[in-house]
Amino acid sequence: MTTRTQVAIIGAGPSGLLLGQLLHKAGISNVILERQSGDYVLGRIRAGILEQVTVDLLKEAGVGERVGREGIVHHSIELVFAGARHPIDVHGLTGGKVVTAYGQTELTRDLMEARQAQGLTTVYEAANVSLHGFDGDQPVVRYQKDGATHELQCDFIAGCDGFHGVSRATVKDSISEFERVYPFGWLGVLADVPPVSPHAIVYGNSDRGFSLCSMRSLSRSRYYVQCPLDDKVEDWSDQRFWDELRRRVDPELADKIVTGPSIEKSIAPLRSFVAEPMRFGRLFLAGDAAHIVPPTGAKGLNLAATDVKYLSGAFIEYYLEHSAAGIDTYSQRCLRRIWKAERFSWWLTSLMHRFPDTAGFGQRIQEAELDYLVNSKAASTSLAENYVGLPL
Ligand code: RFL
Ligand code: PHB
Repeated sequence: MTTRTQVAIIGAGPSGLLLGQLLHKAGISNVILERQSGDYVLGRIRAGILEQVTVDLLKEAGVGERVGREGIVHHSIELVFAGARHPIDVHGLTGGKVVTAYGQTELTRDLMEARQAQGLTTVYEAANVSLHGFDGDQPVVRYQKDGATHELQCDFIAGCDGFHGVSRATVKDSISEFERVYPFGWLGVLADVPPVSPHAIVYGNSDRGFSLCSMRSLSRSRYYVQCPLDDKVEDWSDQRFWDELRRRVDPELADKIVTGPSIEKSIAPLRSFVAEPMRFGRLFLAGDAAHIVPPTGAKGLNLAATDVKYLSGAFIEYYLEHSAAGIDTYSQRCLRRIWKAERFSWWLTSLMHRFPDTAGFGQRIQEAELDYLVNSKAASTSLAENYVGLPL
């Protein structure tokens, strides 16, 4: 069967769903093709911290009501090292900026529900998606659904299909890739227990490795510990996880951690990655399809949102103002912001984790930098302004 739309969007993660919503609001038709089922997409536990630019974009897309009500605003973060906790007053240091704790799952659910309520087409379980003709004026996306082959004709293709998607793979010969893979992973646990630090995310550096105390709500916590890459989730009983987390924070916080059965436990590798450029004729990459950051700076989802802000703006300019200026500068504008977030995420990862060579000199350098960071207003301000998100 052949159908037509203005923008074909590959992937129903946060990037694809947010783009679809913003385009729809501007009267631009779009269809989303997603490889997985909706439930599968909602089952992935990922990001938790939103910059103000992301919250504002959700509002602009008409889905900002629940994040406004249920999102938990954080004015500060805390750094734990050498057994003591140090607050960084992000709000004060940035002239009033904050971040919001709100799970990626909830954000995705809000976007999916809005899309469904508006009767917009999302094809879940679309198999063998392939992209054609984006070098010319008439791109086509082919896919299979329920055993039948379908063809979607469009003006533009938005590749919002994540790191393992088909979009970047389709143009791999025209791409320059920049990558750093880290020699450890994050073991994450989700549990229905009150967060140990409800008003600040706690980032911990210890000689046993990195730890992170985060949250999804006042009754649901998200915690992480750095672990070897070849560890298996089965190696980590809940008890082992809680014991390890407690050893990596200061004694006062350790005492306050409320434990309970995990409702999700997974190990994620850490990677920095950028693909350049992000535009190929009428194909555009956005979000994790084009770049990955290690989660230490909480930047991945927020970068995806800013790509989508630029891309939706570019399409709106094209259709409503008949200007290709936004399209022509898309890649360059995104990459400028992306590289700054890559730098910040790499830096914070390097500062907070134990690397194979951290012992000795490396450890003293980390300790000195952390001491400088919490005692110098200039250094704390630099951390704070990157954490809340640099200006667009
Ligand atoms: P996604 O979410 O990967 O969605 C891509 C979608 O495309 C689909 N897809 C295909 N569809 C059709 N055909 C194909 N051939 C396809 N191939 C793939 C996939 O099924 C999927 O549904 O990418 P998107 O939308 O760009 O969103 C990016 C974010 O998900 C990601 O950046 C964040 O989760 C990163 N991240 C964090 N970001 C933050 O801003 N703050 C955080 O606190 C934060 N914490 C995290 C994170 C990521 C983590 N992991 C596991 C990677 C914590 C972790 C542990
Ligand atoms: C999370 O809540 O999952 C989270 C918070 C902060 C990060 C990364 C992940 O830097």
